Amino acid sequence: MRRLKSLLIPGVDKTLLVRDAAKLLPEPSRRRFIAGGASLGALTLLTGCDVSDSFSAESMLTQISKFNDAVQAKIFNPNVLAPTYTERDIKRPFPFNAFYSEDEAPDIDGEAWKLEVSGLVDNKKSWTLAELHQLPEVKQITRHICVEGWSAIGSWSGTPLRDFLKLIGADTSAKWVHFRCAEDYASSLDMPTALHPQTQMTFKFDDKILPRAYGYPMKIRVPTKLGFKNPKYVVAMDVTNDYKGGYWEDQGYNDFSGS
Ligand SMILES: Nc1nc2c(c(=O)[nH]1)N[C@H]1C(S)=C(S)[C@@H](COP(=O)(O)O)O[C@H]1N2
Ligand SMILES: [Mo]
Repeated sequence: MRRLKSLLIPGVDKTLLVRDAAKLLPEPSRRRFIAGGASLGALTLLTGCDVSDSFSAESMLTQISKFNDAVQAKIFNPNVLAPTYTERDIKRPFPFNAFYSEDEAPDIDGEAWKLEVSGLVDNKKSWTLAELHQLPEVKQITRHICVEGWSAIGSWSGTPLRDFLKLIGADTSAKWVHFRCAEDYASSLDMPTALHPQTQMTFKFDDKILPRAYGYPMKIRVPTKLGFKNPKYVVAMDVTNDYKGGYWEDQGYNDFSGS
């Protein structure tokens, strides 16, 4: 298993800190920070943190990052669509990624698999794959962006999550939809993102049943979010007001993580 690559800066290299902070800051604060000379002094003023050691440098970045999540969640426009592409743009083979290598990916028996539904929904029934395959299918060609520094265009087909949430009578005023996966993985989507028209319960990649590598039998494709917020091998969906985090969210990755 690969170890978590730390997002935090090593030591208190001022140049690095200022550069990282500039990257983390949301607009228009970012523009103002850069226009103001992007100094450590400006950063101190902005965050109220005095950076004298690596611990305070880290907590300053954490604070900026939390501020960033809140601002991004506020400015998220549910009507703005992620760019779509053409068949020609699809990356083949599409990269595999997980916190383990491809041969360790869950090997799920689709016949026995069920999607468990829980929380603030009228109908808590579990769904078989055959039932889910009956739902209307939409195809989308979008770009997947991973924090590890790669991106690739792929084609994903399935049912808009918002249609499914409607179907099961989900309380869409709830804050989160939390997903649990077959392995030790999970992720949370804020409700506005869960209801975004492009957020999809995905059953196919490139017009074929989702291969094992890409999350068979079901993944959640969220083109407005970074890759780690696109859970594969999903086994349970929970509509909730309690924040339940996720695999990377719990290790300090930004909760909002828009793309
Ligand atoms: N269940 C599960 N889902 C997961 C992950 C994982 O390790 N386990 N990794 C995430 C990350 S970081 C990325 S970039 C994408 C990769 O999806 P792909 O293999 O289809 O490219 O899956 C996301 N969903
Ligand atoms: Mo990722």
